[in-house]
Amino acid sequence: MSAPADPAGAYARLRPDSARLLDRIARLAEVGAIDGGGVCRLALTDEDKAGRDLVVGWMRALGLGVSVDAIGNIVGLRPGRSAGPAVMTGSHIDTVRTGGRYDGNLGVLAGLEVVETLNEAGIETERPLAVAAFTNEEGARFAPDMMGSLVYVGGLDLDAALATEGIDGACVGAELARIGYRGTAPVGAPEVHAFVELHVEQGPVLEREGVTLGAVESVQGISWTEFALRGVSNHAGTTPMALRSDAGYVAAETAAFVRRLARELGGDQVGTVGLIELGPNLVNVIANSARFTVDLRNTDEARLQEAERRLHAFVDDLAAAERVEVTRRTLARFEPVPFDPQVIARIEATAARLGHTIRRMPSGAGHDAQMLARVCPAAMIFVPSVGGISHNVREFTAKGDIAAGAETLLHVLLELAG
Ligand code: HGY
Ligand code: MN
Ligand code: MN
Repeated sequence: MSAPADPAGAYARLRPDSARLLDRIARLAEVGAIDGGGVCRLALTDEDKAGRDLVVGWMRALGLGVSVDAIGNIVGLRPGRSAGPAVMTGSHIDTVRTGGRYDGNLGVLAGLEVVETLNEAGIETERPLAVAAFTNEEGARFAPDMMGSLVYVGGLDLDAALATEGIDGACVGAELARIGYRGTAPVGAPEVHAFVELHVEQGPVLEREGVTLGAVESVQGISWTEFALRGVSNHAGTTPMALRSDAGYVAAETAAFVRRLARELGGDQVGTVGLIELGPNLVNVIANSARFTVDLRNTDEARLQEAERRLHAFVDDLAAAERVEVTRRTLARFEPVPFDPQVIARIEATAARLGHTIRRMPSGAGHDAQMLARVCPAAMIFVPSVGGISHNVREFTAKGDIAAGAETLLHVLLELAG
């Protein structure tokens, strides 16, 4: 992918309007706003619809051709001099229940800012430029995460995705129709020449090292399992300990085991039990049911498989000893994904040329870019998260860092689009 001719360096001085970008971030954050400056826009809820409507309105106002596909992915397309595969950027605007205003939103809105900057400069690119807002990246309501982009690249059957039931019993297909985003555009259109996503780091590395940008080299492996336990409810006072089949005890012991497992495996291994529901959930009744999730991640696939093997062995042994039945379901399973060396190098070189410090790093979180990497060269640009905080209303990124990230994104896309 060759760099474009740049007469008199006109492009070199091109900068996004970061105030305008921050204003869009603030306005989108008003949709589903929760106390503390955060956002709750779980996928396919009314809040997600309102956010989608706002972004589609901005896309149309920027002259983008807007398409919505059968899983609700929104793509704004800016024609280039030639037809053919588009250079794409974007991310997601759905959030977790206690979300921050930057996770995903920054990537979509920075893409719109790139378009507006090019429009104002009257620059026409050789290749088409696309900005995507993928459906249900978080996976918090409907598993797996990155659902929309996974369907987009053919990694998940559309009908299976549409049939997915959420943690609240809702169905993806019905919810898409209800909010008016069960689109008709063919899934996987437009074809993508290259994909670059701007995203907050959601971790402490860049801030700790005082580096402005991250050139993301890979995404670590993700393993989500839901366990459902069936024990025997009984009286908390009269039932001897040796006679109990306590589902709550097995769930709680497993949560503690996951922490020990991560510590014993060390390295990049992380483990989280983020959801536990007990039944009947009463102070004086031994729980006869438990539903909980285990999120295991590692940059190394073999070690992630080792972690999974030890987790399942632990649950099986403990449940057998407690005479508790176990059923389990894989909610998400993605191997580690390496990004494209050429795109990574281009991100690094562009940041350096623009005078921003940058370092290579893996991503601890999953992202839509890891799915686009299945069909085209892809990589990501990180900006620092203050305190390494994310999936928390206190998520924050300084405006200077947002400006640096958006400027780097602009020039990388401009180079890729020719
Ligand atoms: O879970 C993740 O890594 C992402 O936030 N969906
Ligand atoms: Mn995200
Ligand atoms: Mn997230």
